[in-house]
Amino acid sequence: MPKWFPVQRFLQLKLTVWIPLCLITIIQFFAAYGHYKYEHLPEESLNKYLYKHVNPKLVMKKSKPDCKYEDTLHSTKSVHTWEVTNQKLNFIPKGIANGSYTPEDCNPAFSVAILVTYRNRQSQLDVFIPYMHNFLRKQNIHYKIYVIEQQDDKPWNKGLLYNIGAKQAIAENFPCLILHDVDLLPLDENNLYACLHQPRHMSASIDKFRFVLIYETLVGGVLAITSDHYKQLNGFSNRFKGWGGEDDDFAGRMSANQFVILRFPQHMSRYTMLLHKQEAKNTARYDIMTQNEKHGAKDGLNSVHFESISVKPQRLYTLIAVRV
Ligand code: NGS
Repeated sequence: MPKWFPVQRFLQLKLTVWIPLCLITIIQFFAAYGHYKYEHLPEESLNKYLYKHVNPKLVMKKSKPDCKYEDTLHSTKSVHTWEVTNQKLNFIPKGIANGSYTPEDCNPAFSVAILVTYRNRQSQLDVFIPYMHNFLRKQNIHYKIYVIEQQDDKPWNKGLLYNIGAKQAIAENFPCLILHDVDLLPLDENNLYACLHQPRHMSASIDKFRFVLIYETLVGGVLAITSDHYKQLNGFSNRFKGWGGEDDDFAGRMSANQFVILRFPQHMSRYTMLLHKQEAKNTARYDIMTQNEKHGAKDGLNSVHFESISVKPQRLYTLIAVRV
């Protein structure tokens, strides 16, 4: 043993030091295990799963070449959690109108509606919107950001807000929907914002969860699904009032329809979560899930009710203001 290694002192460490050290090692082991464990598509064949559809209303120019996606899919650029600071300062909203952007030099293969459900988180929205435009404009996709805001003090109804946003995006002919939490920011440039032929859970690896997928059927956070599939599932249940469960219920609808949840590899699926306090949990969420399982997807897109709604196009996003 080299002289500089303090064996004696190491062995004399007290239990109060040993126990936390062992616990940290065990936690690290399980974290790393989960980290590599989730099932994902092979990186080399992602291309064949891509759902290449554009909004039929989008004007394609014969003079322009088709957009290419290899550079995005093979990009090795990522930002670190700590680099995601106030990007608003160096954001120039060039080429964006009503929250929508179309690549200038080529014809895109994807049109994507990004649906962000929202209430009372102005500071997060102020970071999210410029960050996402900066991120998405590099990807050569046609996209539009919708913010669906619940403008009342009634319990939060995320499922209903997604249904309202989906109806609007579908009415505007978007073939692909990306359901997006306002507190999640993608870190990897190779995380192409596109639908696949099956629903795609995009936020598989979040810093808050030490970049581990917390359970296999999780579809909350960021989810890409084709408009046709969303309609087929009758969207989300409108019955979840308060935090939690609506996404697990949606996963149940997917599995009842034999859909498969697909994911990109971990190094293409990392997100940072902006801090916020935990919302009030819906204590009835497990009961509603059990009832919905029994009765099937009866409520959803076909039973959207609200008190009032207005659609207000703004430069950086289209605001859908709802009172439920
Ligand atoms: C589960 C919730 C989901 C939620 C997920 C992650 O426990 O709705 O945690 O939440 N399911 C139920 O409560 C039944 S997160 O910590 O990311 O906000 O999406």
